[in-house]
Amino acid sequence: MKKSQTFKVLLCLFPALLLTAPLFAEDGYRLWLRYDLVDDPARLEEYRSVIREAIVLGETDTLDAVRAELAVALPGLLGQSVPFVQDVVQNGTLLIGKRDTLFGISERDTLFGEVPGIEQALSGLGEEGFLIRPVTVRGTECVIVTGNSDRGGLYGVFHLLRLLQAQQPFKGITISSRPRIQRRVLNHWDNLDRTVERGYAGFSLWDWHKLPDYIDPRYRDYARANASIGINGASVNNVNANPLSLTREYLIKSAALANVFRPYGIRLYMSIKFSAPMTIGGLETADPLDPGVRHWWKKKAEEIYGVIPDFGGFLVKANSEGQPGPQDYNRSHAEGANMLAEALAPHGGVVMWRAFVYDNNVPVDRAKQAYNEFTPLDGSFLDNVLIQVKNGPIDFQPREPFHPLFGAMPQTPLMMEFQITQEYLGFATHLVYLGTLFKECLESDTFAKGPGSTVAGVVDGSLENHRLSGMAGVSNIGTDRNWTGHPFAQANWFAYGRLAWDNSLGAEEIAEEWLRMTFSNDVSFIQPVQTMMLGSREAAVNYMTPLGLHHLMARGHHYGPGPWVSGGRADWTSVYYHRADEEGIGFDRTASGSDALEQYAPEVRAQFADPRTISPEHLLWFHHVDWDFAMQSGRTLWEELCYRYNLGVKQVQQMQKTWEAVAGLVDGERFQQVKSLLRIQEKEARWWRDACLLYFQTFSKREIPAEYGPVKVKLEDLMKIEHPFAPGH
Ligand code: BDP
Repeated sequence: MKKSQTFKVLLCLFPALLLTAPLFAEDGYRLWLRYDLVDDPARLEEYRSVIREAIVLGETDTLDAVRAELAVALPGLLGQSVPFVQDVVQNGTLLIGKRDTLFGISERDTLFGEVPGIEQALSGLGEEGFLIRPVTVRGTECVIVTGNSDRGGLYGVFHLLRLLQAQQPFKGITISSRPRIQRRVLNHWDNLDRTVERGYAGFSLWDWHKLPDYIDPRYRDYARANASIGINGASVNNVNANPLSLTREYLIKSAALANVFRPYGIRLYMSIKFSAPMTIGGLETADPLDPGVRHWWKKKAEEIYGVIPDFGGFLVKANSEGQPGPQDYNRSHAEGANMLAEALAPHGGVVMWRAFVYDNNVPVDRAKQAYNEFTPLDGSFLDNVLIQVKNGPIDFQPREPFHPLFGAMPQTPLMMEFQITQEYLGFATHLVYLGTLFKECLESDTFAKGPGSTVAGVVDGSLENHRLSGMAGVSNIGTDRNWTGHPFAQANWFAYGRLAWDNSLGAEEIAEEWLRMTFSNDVSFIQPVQTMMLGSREAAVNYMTPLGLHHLMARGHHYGPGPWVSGGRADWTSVYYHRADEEGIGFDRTASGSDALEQYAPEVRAQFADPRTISPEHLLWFHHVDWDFAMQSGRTLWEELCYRYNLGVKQVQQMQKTWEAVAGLVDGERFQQVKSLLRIQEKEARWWRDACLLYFQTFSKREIPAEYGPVKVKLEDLMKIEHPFAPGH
């Protein structure tokens, strides 16, 4: 580091020291990067003894970002200054940098000479992996944080800071890690007017009007937060795309965002409108086989890379819910995707082509349509195309079985698309931790190549040895001060990033990490709150859509229950999915019904085929069963439905109690906010329960067991509720 720079960094250490906890309002802005003083004295002692000075070797934007992070984090965590120096003179030096700058592995001159074993340790880490390890340099004890690129150093530093924040052992440890998935992308469904489709945390972060000249400081904090959990891509605009995003004017605006993201290892991606060659290009067609159209996309790609050299690629929603696509010209999804892939290939870009397609005019169960459409195309996509598949076959419901495409397109890299924003899980008012939902899907066994062929293995490419792999998460981030609306919704952003990096992590450990970093390291806080988080998704399933029910929400905005929704486009109604009648309830997806079951491997079919042995969680997804059907619990189906809906409400009441009990262990600001939101959640859980049970009762004609108490509301009143201004619509 140059002398002047050392001075500058030292100067900024002083204010950083002042900015420790008490001066901050706990408004959630700092997310999990709070860097408050380590409050365990023994740990503090340990950390202070191993981190006294830091050397960040190299002059790149990424390493500057590392310096800036450490300059705030270390004084905050350790309560003392940690100067940046230029040479190792004492024990306790943190050495950060790309491996060939730190050590004598390349021909270049380096400061520190060879360290035995380092070459081997780094060989398996790829471009983004990192190594944290104690080393002795000229007789002094140091810790290195390194990787094969600067980004390795960046991720290593964030890992180190995570350990310190969670007050984990650090002295003497060696850790290496590399991401299992290459493209770890947030999908923002943000419109150019700053509204966010299915966004419940305010408006879009991207202030397109003021870009490129005004760079909101939040862009950088957004990038820091993403880098800290390994997210390396952001698709910045809605999949229902506005073609204007591809105009020169907006490309320059996007380029300004990309410049902020780049030091943090984040590439910018863009959703495109398939008809753009017509709407903004003035062509007469968007036919992917038309030479003029192909030329247009080629030129557009060149233009994009001219201003965003590391542009990630295109995300495409085509022939889906009214969006234009290749089928408008009788061309296949492969022909559409390959045209774009060809345009991007010379620049290293990829196409993320969504498999979220279904058509009301096709008389086939919606759950089957994507599979029917895409499996015949396996093997016909160019090798820079990924097919992006939602976790389940319908649409981000509280619980779905895994999408049958996973495991069914061995020659094509399939990306996972999770929804982090809680469109179907209570918006930003319900506390629903999605780590468990993500894991349930990733751990599902497709049996594509025998037992152990998990969805995780399909998505990370290991099952079929794919060169490309990816995971997308539909963002829940907006302009709310705390980014995600609900303080606990931050955990879903966090969990998504951590799992995209390492899908073997458990939902439990991620919740604990997040709690420690975001709230407190006090186990009497962590233990009950972690339990609350882990049970929260199941609670939501119970009060919204238990036993495999799905798509029962209100029409359009999707806020609240609407099991009675019927009329209009059938596959957007509730009655299409629950099929309740006097006999019973549920969607028969066995051979006697839509036979969606046949899209799964025989072993999976065997798990789901028999209503008597299927797990109750998926019963009504696959079977239409009588109201008196005998459940494994000993209850009838109707009784079980009543039981589960009531259980969901009780579980939320238990969450309220849990939260009350930790009152003294958390700051007043976030305590009150979560408490108020839980009150809304409890009210809405009752709303869901009452609406669904009263409505289904009109078919079952059975009493709601007296033990649950009288229902105090009337179905007809509930059916009249409207929310014309529900957010996110
Ligand atoms: C549905 C949303 C809709 C999205 C669509 C999609 O309701 O707003 O456009 O998904 O994923 O769940 O394209």
